[in-house]
Amino acid sequence: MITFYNDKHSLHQGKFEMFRGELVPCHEVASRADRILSEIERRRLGSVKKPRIEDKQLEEIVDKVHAKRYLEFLRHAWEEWTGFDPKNRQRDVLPSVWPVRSLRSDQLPQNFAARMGLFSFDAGTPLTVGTWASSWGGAACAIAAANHILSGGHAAFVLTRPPGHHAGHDFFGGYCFINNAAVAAQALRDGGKEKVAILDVDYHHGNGTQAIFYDRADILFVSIHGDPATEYPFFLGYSDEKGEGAGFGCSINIPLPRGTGFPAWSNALLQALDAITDFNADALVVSLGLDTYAGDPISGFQLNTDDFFSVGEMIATLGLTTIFALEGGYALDAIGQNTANVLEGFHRASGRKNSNTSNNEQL
Ligand code: Q9C
Ligand code: ZN
Repeated sequence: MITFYNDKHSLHQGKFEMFRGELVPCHEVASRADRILSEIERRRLGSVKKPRIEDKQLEEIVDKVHAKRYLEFLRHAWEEWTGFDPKNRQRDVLPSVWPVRSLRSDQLPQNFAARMGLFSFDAGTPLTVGTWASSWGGAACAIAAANHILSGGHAAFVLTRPPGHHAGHDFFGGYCFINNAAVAAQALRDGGKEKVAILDVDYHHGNGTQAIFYDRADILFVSIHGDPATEYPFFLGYSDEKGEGAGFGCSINIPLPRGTGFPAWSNALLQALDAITDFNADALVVSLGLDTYAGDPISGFQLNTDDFFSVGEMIATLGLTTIFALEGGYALDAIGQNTANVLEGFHRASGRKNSNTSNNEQL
């Protein structure tokens, strides 16, 4: 399996997030990606590439996923923030006011704090000096992965952070700014794959991805996640959300209670895989969150490290060309192993020889 590694990821490192009433150190840290990279290298799971995608191709696809005024804001937010006061260079930005029901989101405010709120949905997602560069680098990896698939590759791993699946058409949140999985899916569509399925196995519902494709019949979104009645992101991910208009039937939500272990979780995965088979997808994008792990500090499922082999094996039974995009997973000591286990399980069950020189990018 080829890995597209975002070497800009560490430029984004938030200091604090609002969590249970206080500012606590961010859970979404740079060492997550470092740990995964070193485990992939240690186990020789394939070549690692740092993609260079032309801004033009990048923009063309990202513009289909995100709103122009949102991207403009993100691109220049740090400049604006530090322009107010040089001391702001030492301070991350967090939003604190939002246009909820009865307030207007059509008017673009002049005020910076107001725009922070307009374009976000939580106070757990600090914007930093490197947010734009790292997020843009992640989108490049997503497109490089799609290009790899479109030129005949079987699978690719998008090793990037910040994650993406909570980011919607015009908002950030849940540690996410640009929706990497959505960008990969759109790139596959633009490259000629007629039907693309997205399987989201992160502990948290992929509200951004679901919303971006909610009215589309060409992209199936299937998610297994903690019940939003008790789990973040709370306001989306119920089983009665099935898509709208042409997209009706193309969103499938399988919420499970906090505390769910692998037996029940894997039953849900079988159900999700059946839905993907019925959809007749031409390619698959997996939003790969590892926060279903029992040891995750902010999540509530009970998967063990060995279970992640089975996750990869089960996904491989679809026989689809597949892009894995990294989402959450915050147990630093286990994230490398858990991620590598999914990729190795997938690789083995795809019936291809494990090559330790990994020259064969068809893998
Ligand atoms: N103040 C992902 O796993 N935690 N995101 C609540 C809000 C947010 C998780 C903090 C969890 C987001 C990609
Ligand atoms: Zn998550």
